[in-house]
Amino acid sequence: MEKILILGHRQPDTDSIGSVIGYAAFLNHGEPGSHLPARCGKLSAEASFALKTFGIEPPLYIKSVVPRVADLSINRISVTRDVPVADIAALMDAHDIRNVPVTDERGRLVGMVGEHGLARSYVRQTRSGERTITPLPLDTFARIISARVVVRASDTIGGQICIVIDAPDIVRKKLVNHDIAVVGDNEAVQQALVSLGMKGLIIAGGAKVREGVTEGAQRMGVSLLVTDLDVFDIGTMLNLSLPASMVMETEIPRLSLTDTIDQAKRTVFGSKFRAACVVENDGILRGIVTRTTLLPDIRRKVILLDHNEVSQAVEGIEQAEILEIIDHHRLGSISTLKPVKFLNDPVGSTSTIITEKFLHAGIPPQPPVAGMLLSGIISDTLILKMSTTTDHDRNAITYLAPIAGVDPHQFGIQLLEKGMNLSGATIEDLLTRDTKQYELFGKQVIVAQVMVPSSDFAQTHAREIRHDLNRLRVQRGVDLYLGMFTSMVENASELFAAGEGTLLRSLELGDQPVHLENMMSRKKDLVPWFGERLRAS
Ligand SMILES: [Mn+2]
Repeated sequence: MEKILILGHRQPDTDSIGSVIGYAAFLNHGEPGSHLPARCGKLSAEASFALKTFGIEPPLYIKSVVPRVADLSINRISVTRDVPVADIAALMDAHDIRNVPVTDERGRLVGMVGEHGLARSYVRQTRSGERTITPLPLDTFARIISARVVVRASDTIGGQICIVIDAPDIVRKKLVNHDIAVVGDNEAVQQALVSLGMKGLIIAGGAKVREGVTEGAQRMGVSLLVTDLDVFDIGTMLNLSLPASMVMETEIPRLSLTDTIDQAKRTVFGSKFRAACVVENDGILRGIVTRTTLLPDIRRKVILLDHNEVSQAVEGIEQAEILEIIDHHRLGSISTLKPVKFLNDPVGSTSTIITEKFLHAGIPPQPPVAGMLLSGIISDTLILKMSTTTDHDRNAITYLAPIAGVDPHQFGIQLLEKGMNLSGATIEDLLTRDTKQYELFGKQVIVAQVMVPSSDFAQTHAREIRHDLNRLRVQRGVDLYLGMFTSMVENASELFAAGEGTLLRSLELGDQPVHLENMMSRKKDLVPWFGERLRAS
C-alpha cells in the first residue's frame, strides 16, 4: 500500500518535526503503517536533540515528491536467454504485452524480445539454406511441435535438421551430417534413419509408430517424437524453438527507479519499442515501463503541516496530491486541485493542534511522541514566552509533560540552548538556518531569525552580519534580506537589513541594528510592522 507522507516545511524546525511525528502516530493508531512522517530539509541541532532525548528516529528525508518511476506499478515479466521464442510469444499473448525483457541467470538485463524481433526470426530462418536448432530441453522442443516423446535418448536436442522425402537408400547416403530428421508415415525410411544413429527422429502427420522403429530408436539412442502436425507446420514451429538470446535486441532504452515520470515518458515514447527497462547500477532488471504503465495520473499523497505556502513546501508539491493541511501561520499561496481538509488555528505551534487531536480523541500519545510534541510547542513558543502563545499551548504542555516524563521548563531551557547553537556556526550559517520568504507590497523579502541569549551578540558581530546579509541578498535575488536577532530573555530583537540604499533610507533602516522592544515573533510582530513600513515608504 502506498503510504501517505506527512511533511513539514523545508527548514524543519522542532515544531515541524514534532508535529509530523505526532500526526503520523495519531493517524497510524487507526490504520497502522498508513502514514509516514517525513522531512524535506536538514534537521536542526534542536530537533536532533529532541529526537535523541526521546529516542525517536528522525522522519524520513524526502528530497522531492515529483512522481518517479519507483511510484509506478511496474510489470516484472521477463525471461532468461535460453527460453524459446514459442514461450515468449505465448507470454506476450497471455499478458497482452509487446516486449519481453531478457536476463541472464543472475537477473541482469541482457536484451529484449519485441514483436519485431519475433517477426525477423522467421525471416532469418527461412533465408538460410541449412536449418539448425540450438540445443534445448527435449520437453520444450516436444511442446513447441506439439509432440509426444516416445523414446527419450537424451534430455536435450539440437543440431542440423532436415525433412526427409527420399527413399531409404538415398537417405543413408545423404544424411550422414544431420542430427535430426522429420519424416512421414514411411516405416522403411524411419528404420533407415534410426539405423544411422541420429540424435532425434520426428514422425509427422500423426503417423503410427511401429514397434520395430521404437525398439531401434531405443537401441541406437535416438530420441523419438510423434506429432499430429504436418511437415510444413513443424517447419514453421521449429523457427519458434530459437532461444531468446538469438532473437533479442541488445540496444535497450533504460530507466532508473529515481527517474521522474516525465523522463520516463520521453524515453518510452521516443523508443521504437514504446517501452523501457528499469535497471539500477547493479544491472538487475526491476521491470519494464510501457505506454500502458504510464497511463494513470500518478501523484504522491501528502499531508502538509506547519506551512501552507508553496515556497516553503517540499520540491514537486505542484505534482503531488495534497490531502490535508494543518497550520498555525498566515494563509499563503497553496492552491489545490481537489477539496482538502484545511485546519488553520492561530495557536503557538502546529504541535499544539496535533496534541488537541489526541486530547479530543481520548487517545494518549506514547511517551516519546508526547516528548516530540512537547518539544515542538516549547520550541515555537520559547517555553510559552512568545507573543503567539495561547491557552491552547499552555494546556497542551500541561497534558504532555507528565506523559513525556520531563519538566517542561528545565527541558525547555536545554532544548532552546541547543536550538541557539551559536558556537561553531558562521554568521552565514545563522542567517540561512531559519529563513522565511514573503512578498510584501511588491517586494520580495527574506527574513532570517536568529535566537540569541542577549543583544550583545548582534552588537559584537554587526560588521560581519551586515556584510553577509548583503551577499546573501544578491545571491537569493530578493529586494530585502532581513536578519532578526531575537533575545527571549530581553524580550527584544536587533534588526539588520540588506537592500538598495535608497530603499533602506526610505525605510529608516540606515542605522543598523535597529533595536525593537517586544519584537519576538517574525510572523506576528515583525512582518506586520515591517509591512506597514514598506507600505508607507
Ligand atoms: Mn510552527
